[in-house]
Amino acid sequence: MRADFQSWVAAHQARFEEVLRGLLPRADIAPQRLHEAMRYAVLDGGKRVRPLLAFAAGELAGAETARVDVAAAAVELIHAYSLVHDDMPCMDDDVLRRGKPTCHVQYDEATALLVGDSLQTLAFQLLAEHRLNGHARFPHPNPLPQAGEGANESLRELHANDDASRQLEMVRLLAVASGSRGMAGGQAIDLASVGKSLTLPELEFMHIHKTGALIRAAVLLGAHCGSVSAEQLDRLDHFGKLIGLAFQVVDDVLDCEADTATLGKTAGKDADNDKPTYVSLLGIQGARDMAQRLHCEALETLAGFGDSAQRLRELADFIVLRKF
Ligand code: GRG
Repeated sequence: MRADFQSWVAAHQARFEEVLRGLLPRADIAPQRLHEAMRYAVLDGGKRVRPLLAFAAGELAGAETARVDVAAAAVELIHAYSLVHDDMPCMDDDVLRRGKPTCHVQYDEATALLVGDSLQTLAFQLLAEHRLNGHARFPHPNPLPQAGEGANESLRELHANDDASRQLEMVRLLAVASGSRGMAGGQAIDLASVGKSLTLPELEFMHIHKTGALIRAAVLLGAHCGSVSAEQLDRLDHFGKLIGLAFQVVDDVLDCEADTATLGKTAGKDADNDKPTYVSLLGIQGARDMAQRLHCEALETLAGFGDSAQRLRELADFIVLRKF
């Protein structure tokens, strides 16, 4: 990692941690245990790859950081929810995540289920209530306004806002990426494919949805916070799709090669669970070669952007060369 990129990553990660701290419900507000568990699942962990992609796409599109913060937080909350639910006994049944006990181990299964539900809905709440055209508006400290309170004011703001249709598009985009035609759908295919052998196109279809959809959405949401042409948006979409798939191919390699301490999650789970992966289909070297090909193609899609896409290029390098 180049020093300049390293400090860009570190600065955004540190600032974004504070943004998340401010956006999540405080642990001393009822229901305290649920709010504490939500904060446990989101804060102090994770590489924040999706938010970083949103920040890089936002920079390319000339967006204000405060605008991208909200979009990046929405994506990260969806990601955190997916990890909490994925780790539960009814899915992957894991005990370690981000170097600490998984949410259902630290709390209990019912709490973990509600943490996932609440993080997911909070993501959409944030996208809906923060104005794009102006400064980010932090949520009401009591998230359940009394009848009539707050609602008219935020509706008026929305209607007065030139960017309202874009804001709605961002809500739609994240919903599609998270739902049955995106991440949740990919997870359903993943669960159904345990013990089966998939063809390469079937595996690709699963991962483009399970992992790729949210990564792609992160890039697009960042770009939507600024201004890009339809043609540029298409190219960014293609970049997001390729780098999302590359992320998963690398994840499959790391699951075989890295150790539990480095990953902060149980290594070797895919083979233990008899799951089809790029490594089981192509072998380690074949999977590495595929990640390299996707990386090159992803960089090609950025060719016309010049220096404005430098952070996206560096993130693509990081995603493919990462060791955790
Ligand atoms: C439960 C609806 C639902 C979906 C779960 C994404 C997912 C779908 C499950 C996660 C399982 C998993 C380990 C997938 C491999 C790729 C992946 C998403 C890894 C974790 O993402 P990182 O490496 O994690 O970005 P950090 O902790 O750095 O944020």
